[in-house]
Amino acid sequence: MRTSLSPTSSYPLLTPSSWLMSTSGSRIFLLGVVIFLSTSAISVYGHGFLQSPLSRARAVGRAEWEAAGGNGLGLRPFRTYPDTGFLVNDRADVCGDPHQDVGDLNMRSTATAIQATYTAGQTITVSYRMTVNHGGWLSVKICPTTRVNPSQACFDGYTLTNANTGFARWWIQTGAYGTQTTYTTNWRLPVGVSCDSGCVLQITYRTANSCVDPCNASECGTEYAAGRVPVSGVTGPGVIMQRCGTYGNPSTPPRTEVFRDCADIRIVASGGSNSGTTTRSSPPPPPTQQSSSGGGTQTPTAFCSGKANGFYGDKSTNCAKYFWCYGSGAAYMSCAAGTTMDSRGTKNYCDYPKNNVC
Ligand SMILES: [Cu+2]
Repeated sequence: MRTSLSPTSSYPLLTPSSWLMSTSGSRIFLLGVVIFLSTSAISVYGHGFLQSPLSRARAVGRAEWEAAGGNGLGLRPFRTYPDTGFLVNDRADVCGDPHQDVGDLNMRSTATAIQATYTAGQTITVSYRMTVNHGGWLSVKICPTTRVNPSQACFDGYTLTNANTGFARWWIQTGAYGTQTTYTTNWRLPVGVSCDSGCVLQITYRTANSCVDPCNASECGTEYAAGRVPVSGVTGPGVIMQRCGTYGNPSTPPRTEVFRDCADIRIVASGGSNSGTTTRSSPPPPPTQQSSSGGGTQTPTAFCSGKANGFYGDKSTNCAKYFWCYGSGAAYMSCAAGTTMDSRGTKNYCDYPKNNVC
């Protein structure tokens, strides 16, 4: 019931622009659409995407609302997008599917440029831009053996542990439905696992939109443990939700939405024998740096001095590279090929040059 009446899913009869409207408040209109369509015809656009390292879909130029699709409600019919009138059985693909569709761009087989380089055993920072916040949790895995059609089994063999909580699932405790939030999370890479020629990082966003996964308060906090969602606006105050059935078994209700996204990364072998320990006392790492060199004309620290936190396109590179100024430091980053960062510090994602001021 929750799923069928949720105003948070979007529908193939809506254009992208009207979808954007729906997320900013025109729920009455959307509710009408919900009633008009049967629940089995739901198709869902992406609810979030990897911002750092940049997702495959974004790296190849897909729009935010297209990135990181992959509804995991299970094996039941979904309407195709673009809407052909056909229903397909669909579920979250390994790397998401920007169009929730069997015939569209398959991000599992679409490798892009390397978006970040890490060291084995390092604690890495993963930023996920939540465009539709239903609460729930994030998990991060890597497939170190291939960048072409990585299998879920490969990812499942390398589940990262959150560096701050020590758990494999990172529960969303803040934010609000209807508000976009970038969640910056820290994860430990496995010791002794490297991929000099590149590998794939996968993030899974499992929502608490229709049900709450069972969890212990030490992992997920007292609200989720009690079946409530602490993210504002997902449910009414104090509402206790159903517990989710077993994910992966479509015959076990209730189910909830699952979105996946992938990014191409590289992990180099650790040089020192003492690095890559898995103790929880490891300090948070610096943000992902795609280049160990400094900025084009000045160091990131010098550039960020006195500036507000944010991302600033480096004009000396026509904004193909950018400075990331954050609370405790600064970094120099690269956008994916063909995209740039606005130079004014007003955006937090790489975009087409025509949409930016540089
Ligand atoms: Cu949704």
